[in-house]
Amino acid sequence: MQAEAPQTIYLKDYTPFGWHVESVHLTFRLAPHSTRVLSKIRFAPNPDAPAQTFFLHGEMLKLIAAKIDGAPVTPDVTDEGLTVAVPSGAFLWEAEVEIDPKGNTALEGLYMSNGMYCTQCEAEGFRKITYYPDRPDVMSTFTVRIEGDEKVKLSNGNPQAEGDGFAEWHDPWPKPAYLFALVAGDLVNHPGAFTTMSGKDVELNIWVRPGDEDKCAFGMEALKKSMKWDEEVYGREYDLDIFNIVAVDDFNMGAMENKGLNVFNSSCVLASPETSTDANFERVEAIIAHEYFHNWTGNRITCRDWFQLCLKEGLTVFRDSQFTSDMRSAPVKRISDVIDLRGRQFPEDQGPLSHPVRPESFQEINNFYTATVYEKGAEVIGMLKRLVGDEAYAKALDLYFDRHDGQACTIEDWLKVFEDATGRDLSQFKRWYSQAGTPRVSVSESFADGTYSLTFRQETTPTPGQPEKAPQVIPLAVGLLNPNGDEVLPTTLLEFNQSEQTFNFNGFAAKPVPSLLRGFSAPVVLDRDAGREEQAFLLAHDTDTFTRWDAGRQLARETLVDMILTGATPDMAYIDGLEAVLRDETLDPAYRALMMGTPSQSELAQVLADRGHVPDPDAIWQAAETLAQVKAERWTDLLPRLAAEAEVTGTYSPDAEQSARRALGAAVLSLQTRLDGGAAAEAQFARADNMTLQLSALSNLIRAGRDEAALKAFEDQWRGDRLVMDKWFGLQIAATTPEKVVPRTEALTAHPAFDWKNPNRFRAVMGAMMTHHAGFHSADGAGYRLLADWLIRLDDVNPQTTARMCQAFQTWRRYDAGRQETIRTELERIRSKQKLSRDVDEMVSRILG
Ligand code: 0A1
Ligand code: ZN
Repeated sequence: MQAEAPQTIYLKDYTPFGWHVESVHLTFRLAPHSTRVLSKIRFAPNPDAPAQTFFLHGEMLKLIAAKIDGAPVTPDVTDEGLTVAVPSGAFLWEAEVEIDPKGNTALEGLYMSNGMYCTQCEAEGFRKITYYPDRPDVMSTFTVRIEGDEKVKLSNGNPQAEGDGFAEWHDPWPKPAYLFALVAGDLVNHPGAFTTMSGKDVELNIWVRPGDEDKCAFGMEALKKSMKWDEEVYGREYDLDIFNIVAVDDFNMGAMENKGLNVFNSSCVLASPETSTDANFERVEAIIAHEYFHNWTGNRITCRDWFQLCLKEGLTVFRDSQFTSDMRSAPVKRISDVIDLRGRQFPEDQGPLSHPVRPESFQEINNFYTATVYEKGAEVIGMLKRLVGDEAYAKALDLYFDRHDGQACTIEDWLKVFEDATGRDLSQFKRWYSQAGTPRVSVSESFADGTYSLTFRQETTPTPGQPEKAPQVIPLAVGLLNPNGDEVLPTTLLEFNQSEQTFNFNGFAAKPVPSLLRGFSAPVVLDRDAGREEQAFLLAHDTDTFTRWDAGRQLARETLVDMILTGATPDMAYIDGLEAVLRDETLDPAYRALMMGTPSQSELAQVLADRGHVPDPDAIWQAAETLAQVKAERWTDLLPRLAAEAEVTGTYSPDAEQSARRALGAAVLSLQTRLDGGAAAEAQFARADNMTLQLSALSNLIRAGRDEAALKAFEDQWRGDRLVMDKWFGLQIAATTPEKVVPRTEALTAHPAFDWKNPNRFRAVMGAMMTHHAGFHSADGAGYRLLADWLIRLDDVNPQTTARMCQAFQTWRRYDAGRQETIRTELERIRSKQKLSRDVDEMVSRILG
């Protein structure tokens, strides 16, 4: 229960701050429980702003003293900030405050992690460091002095001076406070260097706790590749003498793009073959790129207000996906992104938490770092690029950087750049930013006199606060195939922008087969009930790697739905069609591994709900099991062939080629385990010399119920490595059978190493439970209760992470009355907690609707 009704903030209420900040000087006197922060801030009236009271944000601060132009003042202080009378012209504000980094468990502002000081200021953490206009449109240069005994003391910008017990930094680039960072501790560095395209030398460092030095080399290479790529592809050069990355164990998110001083969750930067999987390596490379790319898309050009978050995040995710596609396999990256979008963003967009890519109101901005803002935001940019073409996209981006460098911008600014560069009217396209929900596109076809016609209809169901939806501009990439499998229309872009629209294609002797939504050209649900024959045909013949994969996926989905609803046996047309693809050795092993996957159980639950059925998690689990078993039994001669192809010789490398083989190997092992009860997995576990093989072996041993010795051995081997132990905690839950999920989770929370205040460990355990569909949704409600118990406990310590994990309940209305009732009770129980955070209150209230 919130003490006071939380305040809602609206996009339409934006007003500029009444003053410019000309410069900021900060001095930090570090002490774990009583750090002093001295600020000297020069303010000058902003002639473009309406008259207003001078207000500075400030939370959890003890104000020691304040002065204006050297004279002591006594401001009016509340829990949220202060007001004070100020001169009509420019003035110098000085304040001294005391803060408690060690007592800061929320990990926002200045806090401590393993004895090291670090900060997290996005979105509104700077106000927990000192009094300030903590809003992204207030930009200033910062000079920072850090006083303390720590060996390493870092802040943004370039080093300016260093001496006994102090270090000074100056950042010449004006920035909003959310990009401020400070790190101090006894850290060691992995050094590197980069020469920019104009010949400037940049010092690079990855700073870690002693003992982690050997896990930095991969991250350093990724950083250099990112710097080079941004020069080559976007013409963007780095702009300081030094670029520092720091690894922190306690961090709410993945990483943070603070100017010149990126702070990373250690799980997103540290990597070594023994301790990291191929997927971890790829993620490290992508996140390093993402944070680095923010230097231009986010830092040099920032957001006017937090409603514009997608301006930096959508664009930066889009850029990091382009980077990964260039570094690795583009088709595999695209398919993985779509799996992720359908798995995380679609449920969000189709449930009670649905919001536009640019939200129009919020209570707690931390709740809007979502898959919609990030991943759908990136899809919107991909659509824009497709619509205007690659050349015009490049031209528009050059214009964006030219026109808006040093500014805090809006989505209107962004779209105007495209309009000016291309002459296009993007007013309808803008609905992608304002309209929430996933459009559903249905298709019908006709063929007469050599003309083939496709008629599309679009519909978006109402979302919270948006009962009516208008048609959107949907770029549909389509191709057509002859009945013999030849492509007769290469990929063509249709601009589908009305509720219903027909497109004609002439000159065909026979009715062609359509390949629709190639490359997943728009984030929509395509409803096409074309029958399995057509899907099997596309699985065999489509030239587009995405739609070919998706045809297999749809066949898998349809057979699973049949099995769930009618108890049917698996469709052999699917299994045999898939087998033909798997036998094609010209196809990338990673692509074939993706082909072997099936829709997640949660996705199947959504499909059933969409078709008017109440999903039964146990039946879904059972169908998935049966399908895998049938594949395994059918493919007894195929599996050893694939296993041989998946063999990697030579030294481990996390590159695309080797990881592809291991991905195929893992898919094969999971079927093989169904035939041999875990013998092959046990052998692999015994000989594994890298984490990818060790973990896939362990996962199968867990699944086969043959895990006692392996889990013990793994724990003995890795008890000293916190990131590997996160895997150990999570996998025992994620890979087990439904009935063991809750008891195991409960047992693991009693494990001495279950440090629940560490977000990585908490997520490893609770995140694994909530994503095990059949386990979490066990009919007795034990999963719901256990999660709610822990969320109630964590809220006092870390509201941000607690609020994010409430998402586990967002799909509650899909399920039967009994489950709905239990979930509602648990959500109400959370909501009635004493001193509930604003973060969790907002999430639970939205989920309950
Ligand atoms: N801007 C970072 C992500 C980030 C967002 C919020 C945080 O705390 C509330 C921390 C990090 C990124 O996109 O990588
Ligand atoms: Zn980002």
